Amino acid sequence: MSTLNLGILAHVDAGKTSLTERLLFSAGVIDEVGSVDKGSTQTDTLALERQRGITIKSAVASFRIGDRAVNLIDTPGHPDFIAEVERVLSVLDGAVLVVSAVEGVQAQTRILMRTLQRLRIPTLIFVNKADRGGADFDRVISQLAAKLSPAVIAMGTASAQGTPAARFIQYGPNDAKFRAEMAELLAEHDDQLLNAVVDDTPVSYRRLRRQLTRQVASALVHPVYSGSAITGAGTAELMSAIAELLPASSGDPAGPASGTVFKVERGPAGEKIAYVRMFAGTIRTRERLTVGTGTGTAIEAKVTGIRVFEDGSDEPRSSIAAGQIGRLWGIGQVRIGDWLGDYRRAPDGHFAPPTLETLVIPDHPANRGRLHAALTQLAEQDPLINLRQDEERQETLVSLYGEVQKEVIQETLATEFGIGVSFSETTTICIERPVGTGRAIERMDDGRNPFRATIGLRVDPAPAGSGVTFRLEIELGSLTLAFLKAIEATVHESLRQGLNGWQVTDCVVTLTDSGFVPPPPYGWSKWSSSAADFRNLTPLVLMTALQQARTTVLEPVHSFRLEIPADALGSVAPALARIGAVPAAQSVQDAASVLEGLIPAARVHELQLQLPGLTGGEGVLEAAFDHYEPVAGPLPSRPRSDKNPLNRQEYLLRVAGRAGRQSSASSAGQDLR
Ligand SMILES: Nc1nc2c(ncn2[C@@H]2O[C@H](COP(=O)(O)OP(=O)(O)OP(=O)(O)O)[C@@H](O)[C@H]2O)c(=O)[nH]1
Ligand SMILES: [Mg+2]
Repeated sequence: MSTLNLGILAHVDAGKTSLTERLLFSAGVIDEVGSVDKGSTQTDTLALERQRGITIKSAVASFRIGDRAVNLIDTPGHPDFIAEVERVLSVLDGAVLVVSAVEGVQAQTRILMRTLQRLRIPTLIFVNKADRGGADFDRVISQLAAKLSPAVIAMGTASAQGTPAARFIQYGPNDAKFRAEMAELLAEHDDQLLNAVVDDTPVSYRRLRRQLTRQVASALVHPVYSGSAITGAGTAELMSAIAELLPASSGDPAGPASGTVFKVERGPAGEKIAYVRMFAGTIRTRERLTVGTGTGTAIEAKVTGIRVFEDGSDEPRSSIAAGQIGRLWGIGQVRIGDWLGDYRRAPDGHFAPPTLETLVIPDHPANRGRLHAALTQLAEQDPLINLRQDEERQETLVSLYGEVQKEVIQETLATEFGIGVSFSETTTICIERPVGTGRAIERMDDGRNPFRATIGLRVDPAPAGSGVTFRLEIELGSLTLAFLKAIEATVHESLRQGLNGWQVTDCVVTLTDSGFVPPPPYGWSKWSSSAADFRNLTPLVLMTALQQARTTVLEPVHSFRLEIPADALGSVAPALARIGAVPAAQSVQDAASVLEGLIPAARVHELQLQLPGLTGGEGVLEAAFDHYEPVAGPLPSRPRSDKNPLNRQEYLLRVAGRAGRQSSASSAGQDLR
């Protein structure tokens, strides 16, 4: 039996969860179609999801079409929960992108489609809500072609749109126009077909369908279906397309085991459950297994239980094999994004990182410790909730995508952990990039350096988006691996707070000098170097080099699309100017004015709040991260939560003072270059 791991993706509210429900019903997995509005669906199972009628977490449901097992992953569409979509993308064999027949292509639709195309994930498009007033399949098809991809093809036509009787009428071998359109589209990637089209030679329908399947599998073309998740129209056609056009997973169950963790949840007893997609090989219960983290370190774990998704539910099994999705018990330290078995580097982020941050304040100061533990647990389940602990002030900050995520965190803390919290005002997360090159060195024998370590570092700027790279310019083998690892890990750790307190990125840090006190030939001496010497000295050297390099602070800028009634333009334009938004394009669509441009991320929420008043409740704002730009005006700084290596004296007093060492200048030291 072949397996297809299928993602359902869309802009918020397009009908993903309703469509999932309808597909499960068509496949005979459920006897009754649940409703998002009544909170009775298979995939929106969290209390919060049912209460709010939106999806917050990705969820897996399974069914069978003929001899094909389909694992369907329903994802959230709200941009605040994009982190959930992020991890799911790496486990998909195919996707259905849902677009509303009324609203058409929306901001998140574009972002998702761009990503699906970049990752070459075979994608079908379903134009949903054909039964709702204002549905217009032809208009949406033109929008798809203009805004998403020219390689879309309507697989049928809609009738009785905008009424409960709306239907999807599939084209067949006798529709000459459909055949001609399909031949022309497919000919772009098939020379033989191109010759036939040019020469006007007839091509059999079977051959066209074969070629269609091939090109869908290579993500070159995207067939478009339409219907309604509520009435069920068009869903039978979509089911057949899922079976016929999307490729099953490949991977050898007999090869070395390799899988990835895309979701982590807690069981009733608080135990961790890892959702795993297997790419190759087989994992068995009670087997010892290597678990690789995103940073390349590995731990050993023993799997104590396996449940595999199959035909409607997840069933207890003794093994899970290539292609399958299952839930694994026993891996205590597992995090989202980890690899099981054969280590494979996790793909880089597909979406922009969160650009907002807020302080989480417990209602009772006594709850501080519990709050931190609860947030740490939430962060395990959501890889993009970054926690930052301000040790000095004993405060916890979380990074965010938006205000809705903040409300969800608040409600989750209250209902699941019984902790009431409030938030400080949301602030923007800036970044720092080095401007030039900076060098610094601390030698262990110069009397100023209290640690038994010599470290020289150089910081060079690197292209935007390249992140932090650590390199060596010392002789290989001149420093023990443990010391090297200590330096590298501390470099990454220290760069989380640059000269103005923001994450430093887009730079290369090179280790240019090193030295240590070796242990005596037999045994150990308290005078020899330890990894702690390197961990403690690295921040000092790095920050001195960074001060010489200097940094610029950059703030996140979002692109926005604003749809307003044409007569609201006069009041909206000055408001945009006040907020610092720069409209770059203006157009008119169906009596509405559409403004597109750039806006500082910090001001998006403000605009959102003002919009109803400015447009009589008619304005629709869509905004998504676009790029970073140097901050104009006074530089925003962020309070430090480290031991402040920018102030040498203070740092040494805290770190070395506590270590109880004044000077370890030792004649036994070996300085190596
Ligand atoms: N009339 C009509 N309403 C629909 C259809 N599909 C979904 N809806 C309604 O649209 C709303 C959103 O549906 P969901 O299925 O929750 O949409 P979603 O894409 O899963 O939303 P998120 O997961 O929150 O992004 C609900 O009120 C549904 O009842 C449809 O085909 N026709
Ligand atoms: Mg949903």
